[in-house]
Amino acid sequence: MNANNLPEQVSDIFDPTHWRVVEGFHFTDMTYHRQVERDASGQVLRDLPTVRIAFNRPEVRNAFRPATVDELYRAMDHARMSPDVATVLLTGNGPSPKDGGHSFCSGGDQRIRGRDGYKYADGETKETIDPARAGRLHILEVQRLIRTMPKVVIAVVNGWAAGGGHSLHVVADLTIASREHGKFKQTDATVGSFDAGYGSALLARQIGQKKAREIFFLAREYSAEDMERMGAVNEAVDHAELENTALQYAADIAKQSPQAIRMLKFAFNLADDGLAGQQVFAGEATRLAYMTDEAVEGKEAFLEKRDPDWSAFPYYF
Ligand code: S0N
Repeated sequence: MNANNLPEQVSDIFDPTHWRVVEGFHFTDMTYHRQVERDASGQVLRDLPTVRIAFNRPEVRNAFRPATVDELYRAMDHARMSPDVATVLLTGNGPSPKDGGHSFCSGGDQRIRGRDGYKYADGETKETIDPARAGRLHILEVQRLIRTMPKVVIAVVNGWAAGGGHSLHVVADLTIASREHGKFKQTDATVGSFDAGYGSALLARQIGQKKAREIFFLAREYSAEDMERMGAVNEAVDHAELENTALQYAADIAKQSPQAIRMLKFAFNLADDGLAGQQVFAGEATRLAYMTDEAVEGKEAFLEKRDPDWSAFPYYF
């Protein structure tokens, strides 16, 4: 927080007047902000329904290590459980203080990948590492959370989306990208890695098998406009306007019925997510059914130890 009650500047296109830091989190690798309305003196008048969750390791093109993924998951899950949050903007801070490079996320931090499958933080050894924290590919848990959370997640691609960072944009509901700095490259195969789940298969559903295979097999670089033409990016916009455009998308989303948005999101996911997708959609349908007189009759009959009386409820409308 600076002298004007505004949060610190975290990126070249971050406008601190739009945001406050979400309290209760002490992150090093991520930042987490809530959109606010302020008065002329900078005092917060009210919260608005959008959060900004950003990778904060621009010196390594916002690569993620296990601690980064833990923080990302916690922020995402907090947003999931916040009843007044409609939209999550997932983006990257920067540019890099070292060379000015812009990045959304460059995927798994390659410096800490051990041959044994663990990911070693500074000073950790095979003897001291906690396998439960470092042995799993838990970015996939974040992918599933993005997929199942009843909110719209927008990837705001301000720079490189590479490797596992590319997959995060694929999994997000919408993608907006910087025309100048948004760059896309699927480097998984270059470093002996492969996202054989959503990162590849969902991409193929989005842009077709041939193009998805080209992106993975050739690991070439694509611009925001290339990706817009392929249908993997909703809009390529001027860099300076990127976050404003994302906030305009979020404002339009907030005008829609929350129930309708989550039913639509889960419906869009259903076919590709198989029984897990059906479970999420059906869970929401069950929640709605609990609000009907018919379901209340079933519950009350059980509690009153009598047979339910369905006579008021038709088999056909
Ligand atoms: C992003 C690229 C194309 C940018 O190139 P540019 O602009 O020329 O910058 P560089 O000079 O290359 O980079 C600047 C500094 O940043 C460091 N750096 C960049 N990316 C990483 C990274 N991923 N890890 C560690 N360091 C990184 C550079 O080393 C450089 O540092 P200095 O200045 O000290 O030299 C280019 O940087 C690039 O190609 N990066 C690597 C992209 C990559 O291959 N990522 C990994 C791909 N694999 C995954 O992401 C795994 C995904 C994943 O996590 C997953 C998915 C499915 C199942 C499991 C998993 C799992 O492993 O958990």
